[in-house]
Amino acid sequence: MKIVEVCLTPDLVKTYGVENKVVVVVDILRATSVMVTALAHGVKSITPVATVEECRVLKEKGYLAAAERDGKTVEGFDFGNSPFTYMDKSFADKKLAVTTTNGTLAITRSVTAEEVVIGSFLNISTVAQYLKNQERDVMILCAGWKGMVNLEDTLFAGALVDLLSTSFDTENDSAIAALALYKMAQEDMLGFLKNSSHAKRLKGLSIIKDIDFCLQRDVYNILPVLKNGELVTREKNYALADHL
Ligand code: 3SL
Repeated sequence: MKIVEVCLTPDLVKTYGVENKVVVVVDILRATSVMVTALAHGVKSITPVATVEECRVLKEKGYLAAAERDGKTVEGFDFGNSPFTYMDKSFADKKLAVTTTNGTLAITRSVTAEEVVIGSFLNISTVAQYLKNQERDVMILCAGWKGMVNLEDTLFAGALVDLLSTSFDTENDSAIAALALYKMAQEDMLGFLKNSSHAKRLKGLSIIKDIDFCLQRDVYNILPVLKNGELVTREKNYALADHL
């Protein structure tokens, strides 16, 4: 049987190893939720880069460029990291370059994986269906916060492990822990996350509606994957969950 494991921070990626695995990168608040939203609203591709400097270079080459650090838009950039920004029609068919505090770093640390998939609650059933229909072991990589574990990404990991439980074995203690945490919190995730570090940080910046939005399940049925350094929407040659 295929294995699903959970890596709770990008600092442990080397310990786990990504070779031959499908890695699902998740940064619920907010990077991967934003990426899913942007691609669902017609953005052509997203180039994730780890540093502000790399993002600036792409901006100079004509990309639309978004840079976030500590929840705020970096000076000199027009766009930050809110999902609502990318619902605007003006982004359709555009190439976007993005750097964020943790999410894009997690993606760049996964590039040697067999495949990199972008997960969020917004597309969780589509991600689960795809993973069930393919043959590789899966690692869910939580972006966390500056090397530390966070609750919202761990909840997503638990929710995905739950959806995969009939097709995957779970030998990894972090997967078991994430599942237990999700089972505890699933009825009221917003309440559970009330005192989490990043929810407090975003509330301090008056970014509250983003939190509500990013915790919604199955708003979109797209599967973003990394191809030649760009995130694009994967063709729908896999069966979608019945309810989608
Ligand atoms: O850490 C990240 O990559 C961001 O998602 C953080 S924030 O939600 O934009 O503050």
